[in-house]
Amino acid sequence: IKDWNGIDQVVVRNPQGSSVKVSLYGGQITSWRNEQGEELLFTSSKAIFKPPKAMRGGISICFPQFGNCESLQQNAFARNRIWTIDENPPPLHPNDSHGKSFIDLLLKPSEEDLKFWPHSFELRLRVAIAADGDLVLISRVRNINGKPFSFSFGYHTHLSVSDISEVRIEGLETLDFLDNLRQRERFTEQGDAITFESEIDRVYLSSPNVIAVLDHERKRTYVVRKEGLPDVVVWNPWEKKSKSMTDFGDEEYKQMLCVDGAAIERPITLKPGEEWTGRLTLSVVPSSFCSEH
Ligand code: TA6
Repeated sequence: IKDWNGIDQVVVRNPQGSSVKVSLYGGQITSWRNEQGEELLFTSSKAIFKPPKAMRGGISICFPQFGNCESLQQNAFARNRIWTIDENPPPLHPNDSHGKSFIDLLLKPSEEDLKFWPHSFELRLRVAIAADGDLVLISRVRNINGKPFSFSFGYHTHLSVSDISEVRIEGLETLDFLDNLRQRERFTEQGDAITFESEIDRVYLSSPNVIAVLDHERKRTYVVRKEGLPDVVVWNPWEKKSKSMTDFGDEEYKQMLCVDGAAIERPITLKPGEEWTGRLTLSVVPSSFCSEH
């Protein structure tokens, strides 16, 4: 199907009826629905599908840089490029238990890209919807360069929540974090679960591989499982910042929370021929499930 800018989007559905939609613009995930057809990702009503920026919502693929501390543009360029579909994806790895409902997208640098990031790579994004409705994203970066290169990476994930003040994150307590609102200074999380009452933009470091986002009002929990992605960015622009963003509604901060599996603090270095894998699995479970297990 075409999005409103004429760029192809692909819908992958499992036999049970859950689905994921991915745009060839940026390899961005623009929708994830459960069997009942309910949308689980946030997309702004003011989102714009147009280069040079990523669409405000869903899940954007941030590579070769996540954040804005270096020379590349914030969250870098993979999410602003047109990707291609791999019609002959490699066979499933024995550990890839996501089933047959998937698509592989590919990104290679253009001549233009190589001028400001002179490293040849292949980025393969597998987008899968498992039999139980889990969304599985597997990114593989391969160095096809003569020299080593380093990068950071993030799945910039906009979760749809009922009301931000009813939400808490479990799994990040006692961790160190870099505070993007205070020149990336390093602090240690003191409290219990993380709750929200003002703007937040933090990189939690060396986090566990499973964290939970509990939505008290909807009585459901997003479970975020990740591999190869030690860090987690937590972002909500809150009231004032929302008003300054042209592609975001003034009140929409209440209905979304970004929880991004990422590799930021320690960049990944690949030698020629080497490959890195970063895997993210998102599930939604009733909240009672989490307290029982
Ligand atoms: O959630 C990651 C993050 O990069 C935050 O640090 C914050 O700056 C936000 O996303 C906005 O990024 P964007 O480039 O999508 O406008």
